[in-house]
Amino acid sequence: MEEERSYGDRAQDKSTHPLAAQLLKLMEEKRTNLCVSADLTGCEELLQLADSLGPQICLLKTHVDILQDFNPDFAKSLEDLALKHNFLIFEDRKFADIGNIVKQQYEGGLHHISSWSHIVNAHAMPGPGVVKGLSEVGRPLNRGCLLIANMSSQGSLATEDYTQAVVKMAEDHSDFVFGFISGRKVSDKPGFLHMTPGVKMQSRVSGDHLGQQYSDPHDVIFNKRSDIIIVGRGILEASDRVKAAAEYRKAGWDAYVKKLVP
Ligand code: BMP
Repeated sequence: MEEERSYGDRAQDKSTHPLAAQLLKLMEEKRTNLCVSADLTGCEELLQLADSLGPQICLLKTHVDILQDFNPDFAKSLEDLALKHNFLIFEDRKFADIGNIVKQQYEGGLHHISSWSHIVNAHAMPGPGVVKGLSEVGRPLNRGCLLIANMSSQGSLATEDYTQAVVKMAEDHSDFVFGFISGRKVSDKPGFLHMTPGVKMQSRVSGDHLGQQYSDPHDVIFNKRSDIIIVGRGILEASDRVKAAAEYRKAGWDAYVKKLVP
């Protein structure tokens, strides 16, 4: 197994996308590889969550299309909190259409995602046009994109060949794509970041009734060599969310430190 490089070291690599470098640097500084998946339906509750968990996270992931009261002021407040606590915003939009449409979905509509979200993601299924379309909007704004290499859900149709084709697409568009949503490390390029959803601490909880499948932070960061744990209900359903986030943060960071030891 090749030697693992630190987040801070990878931030310095010349091939690392500027947004990936910013993220790697803040992860090293804040000592966190925790992304909270803020899957809430009210703006106020989401902003309170961002403010209370902000010091512990490197990324806050949103699904703005489940918010019942989305408004432009919400996006501005979230950006302010990202600056205050030094985290990045990732809208989990999973774009999956032809370039001409994803461009408009990214820039316009109700949500104007490109104006406030540092990071978005896309399915590679439509072919390179999806990345080219998003890139026309995102690159001038210094945004970045992740490609979905595989999914945590049971019965996912992503085969190994599909995943390899996604890696190739990322390499071909590395001026905008800087990593993957993936259950495990799929590329050795130090500039590419791997983020893994489907993470829960209690190993007895193996999934939900709709096909979600869980692994624990140690398995994801140490065994599967991913970089960032994405945690939703493991934190959101806890009676004390701040305490739960601290536990996930520690578990994710400890697994990373253990991985660094040659
Ligand atoms: P939870 O930890 O509550 O199961 O939430 C997982 C989050 O990660 C959800 O927001 C979901 O959209 C996202 N996600 C996932 O679960 N699996 C994937 O393969 C890709 C995702 O974005």
